[in-house]
This record gives sequence, structure tokens and C-alpha cells, in this order.
Amino acid sequence: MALTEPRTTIAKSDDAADHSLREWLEVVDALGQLRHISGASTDPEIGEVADFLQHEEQSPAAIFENIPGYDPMFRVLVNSFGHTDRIAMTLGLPSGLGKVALSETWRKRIRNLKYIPPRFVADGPVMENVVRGDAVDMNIFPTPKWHTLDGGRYIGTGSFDITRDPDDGWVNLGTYRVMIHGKDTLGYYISPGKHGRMHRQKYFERNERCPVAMVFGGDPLQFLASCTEIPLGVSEYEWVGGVRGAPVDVIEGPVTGLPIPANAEIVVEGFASADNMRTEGPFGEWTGYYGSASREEPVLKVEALYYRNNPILVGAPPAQPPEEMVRARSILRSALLMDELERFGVPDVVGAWQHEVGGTRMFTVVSVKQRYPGHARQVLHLASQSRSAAYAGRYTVVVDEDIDPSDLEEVMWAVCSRSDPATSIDIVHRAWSTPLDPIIPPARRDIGDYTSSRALIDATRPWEWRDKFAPVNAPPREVREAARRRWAYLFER
Ligand SMILES: Cc1cc2nc3c(=O)[nH]c(=O)nc-3n(C[C@H](O)[C@H](O)[C@H](O)COP(=O)(O)O)c2cc1C
Ligand SMILES: [Mn+2]
Repeated sequence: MALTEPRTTIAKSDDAADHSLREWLEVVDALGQLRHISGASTDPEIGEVADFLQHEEQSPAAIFENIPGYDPMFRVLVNSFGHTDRIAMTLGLPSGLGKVALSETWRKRIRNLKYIPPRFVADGPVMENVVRGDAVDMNIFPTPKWHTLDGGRYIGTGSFDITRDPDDGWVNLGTYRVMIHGKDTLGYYISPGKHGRMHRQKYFERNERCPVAMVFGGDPLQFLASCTEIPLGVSEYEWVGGVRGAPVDVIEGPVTGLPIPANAEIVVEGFASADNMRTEGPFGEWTGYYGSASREEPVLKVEALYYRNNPILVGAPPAQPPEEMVRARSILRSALLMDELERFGVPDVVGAWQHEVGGTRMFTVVSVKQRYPGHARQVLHLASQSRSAAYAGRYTVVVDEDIDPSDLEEVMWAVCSRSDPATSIDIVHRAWSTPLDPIIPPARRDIGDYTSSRALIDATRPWEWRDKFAPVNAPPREVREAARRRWAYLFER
């Protein structure tokens, strides 16, 4: 989305639906999946509740009210995506689907997605409260201490940062954690190679300040887009518009000119500069560790704060996988990986799953119907370095089409029985990783070497003698299922 293009600004959204978090919460409440909690503390209670809810599959969302020490109407929401039906609802898909069916349905739904640019509006609910300059105080929000060893309070977890490419105007939304350093000073961490980081780098290389807007709660679909590997150069706003079939309403930020969502809960605008750094971290990360410890990182000097009346801060703290966000993203990112492999032009990829246990990054499995010698390795290498799986990867596995890539036990059975360690594993050195990666040793961190290796495991029957490979002794899936149905009474007591 280039902001330089001519545009018209309308007074107000004329849609019946406002696509806000509040509207979404009404639907969740009607589903019976919203719990209200009164009086819990920001340290440690909200973090503790978030932790067990996020780790429980198919669990309710929770909204905290009357938080001691804060305005009783300022609220915190956690575990938005802790149920497959809430993920489906957010994506505009039917409820009742399992994770793989949901991922496949989603993939069909966004095939040939037509991006819809956002629509500029003059005003919106986010402007109900406007605070500028010295009056800005981020400490008014009930920001939890999410994990015991966190180096501060992280207001940005279920959040996203809006940045613009100074070259072509492309507007990116990315979820990057944000901590409170002081009343108008926020620390934020972006891993190398992420879109927001590349934008910031470009400003800093020109000795310019980097304008940033941050959204701490708003439309759940915008948040999902912001933490998903949407392609380079595509604005997550346009993607959300495309998914919904209606443009996102945005207001031109008075300070930065960045488009900010008109119906967001809490938004800040400000600038980062190369000479303004503070110690960021440690923070409990998606790997299950405080891997990146603490480092000097740029801070955002907040110049303006906007929030709705009775704002809702959205929390989605990362934690040891599998948890809420990892489960949600496995559904989206497995579909993205299938799309990428299709666009690469490799035939007969049957399925793919980016496993929850690896944080949807470190354990990726693709199944293929082999057609020619080298086919399996081609799929393996492409999957390992694809946009949706390259960052912070570890193990990529290719299996034959009779193996369900989402089923860990089937996959590991294939690895155990169809791979020969001496010849089936390719190692890639110095691949794209991150300071978060716990296996990078101190000496390599000291020189800024944030790469790690990959194991690519070919667990398919070797092509040349596949017909001589020992036959599988289990009945075909349909036969087993039919037998199970026929003899179902054996399970009854
Ligand atoms: C709860 C949550 C927290 C995240 N925190 C960070 C973070 O602090 N830094 C980071 O680089 N990526 C973080 N991510 C991952 C990015 O959001 C993700 O890679 C996304 O694709 C980035 O947007 P981009 O592709 O436009 O760069 C987080 C994801 C989630 C779900
Ligand atoms: Mn992006």
C-alpha cells in the first residue's frame, strides 16, 4: 500500500459491521466462550491464568476487570484464540472443524485472494481519548508481568507495529513485543529479517527517525495477520481487507501519517532513532526460554496516545509450545507453506504441517506423492527455506503420501523406519535464525552470529527401490475405520 497514491477520506464508516474487538467479543460471549474475572492482579495473577488457559486445548477467552491499582474499567483480554472455533470465526469459517480441516478450508478460501486497500476515515472510536506530549503515560494501562523473569511489563504481546517502507510506501503490520521503559518510552524487539526491522533499518541508514504506530488491542483478524508470514511487499491491511471482502477503516495518524485502525482499543504514535537505545528483555519467548536474554534495542519515544473509552488491552504472551498462538498459527502457516510449494511449481505435494511442539517453526513436515528421482529432496529443501518456514527452523521432514504430516507419531514412525541416517539427512549450515534461538552458543552471540543449522530428513521410501520396500502391515485407513465403526460396541462398558 503506497500512501502517496491519491485517496479520498470519508467521514465515517458506513458498514453495519464495525469489525472491532468489541463486536468480536459479543460473538465469543454468545458462543459461551468468554469468562469475566474481577479483581485479579497484574502480577502475578493475570499471567498465571493466561499461562494455564493458553496451554489447555479448546479453552475459553478471559477478560479481566476491576484490576487492583488501575481504573476499574480498563481491561485485559487473554487467550483470544484458545479454541479452534474462535480461530474459525475470526477467519469467517464455520465452527466444528478440526485443525487440519480448518487449515485446508482456509487455504481454499484465500486462494487467489484479492487484496483490498484500507479506507481512510476522518474519525473513529480510537480517538475517544487523545493524549499528547508530556501528558502521555503508558503506566495507566493494567499491563501484566507475564512471566516471572521478564525484565519489565510487556504491554505489546497481542499487539502490532505499523511501519512504512521509506522507498515505496509499503505499510507493514508486524507483531513484535513491546515493553514499558517509562511513561512515554517503549522498548521493542524485532528479529533480524522481519519486515518492520527492514523498514527501521532503511530509516536509520539515512540518518532519519523511523515513524512507528503501535496497536495494543483491536480487530483480532488484524492481529492474526500481523503475526503470520504474509508475503514481502503485501500490506497486512490489504490482506485483511481481502479476507473480509471489505476495507479496513484507518485514520491518518496526526504525528506520523501512518494509517491507524479507526476502531482499535489503544494506539500510540512516535519515532525510533538509532541513537536512542535501551536494554530490552529478558522476556519469556515462544521457544519456551528466555533465549535472547537482554540486549540494547531501539526505543519508541511516544508522542501521542489514543484509546477508546474503557479500553481493552489484548495479551498473547508467548510461552513454552504448544500454546494458544502457536496452535492458531500452525493452522495458517501450514496453509501458507502448501501455497508456497505450489507456487514453486513442485508437483504432488499432498499435505504439510508446521508442528505446534516446535512453535510452528522448528518442526515442519511435508508429505508428497513421489514422481521422480530427487523429488523428495526438492520438496524438503524448498520447504526448509520457504518464507513460511525458513526463520528459526530446525528440522524439516518429508514423508510419503500414506503418512499424515500432522500426526507426530505417524511422522516419527516414518522417520524411524524409512530413513537411513547416513544417507537420508542433509545438513544446512548458517541458516536464518534469531537471538531467541537457545542453541546458539555464547561465543557466536558475541560476534552477532545469529544463524543455526538445519536437519532435512528424507523419510520417504527411496525412489529407486520403492516397489521392493517392505509392505506396511497395517490395514488401509478406510478399512480400519470401517472395522472400528462396525465393532464400536467393544468400547462400551
Ligand atoms: C505473541 C507473539 C509475539 C511475537 N513477538 C515477536 C517479537 O517480539 N519479535 C519478532 O520479531 N517477532 C515476533 N513475533 C513473530 C512475528 O509476529 C511474525 O514473524 C510476523 O510474521 C512478523 O511480521 P512480518 O512478517 O510483517 O515481519 C511474535 C508473534 C506472536 C504471535
Ligand atoms: Mn509483513
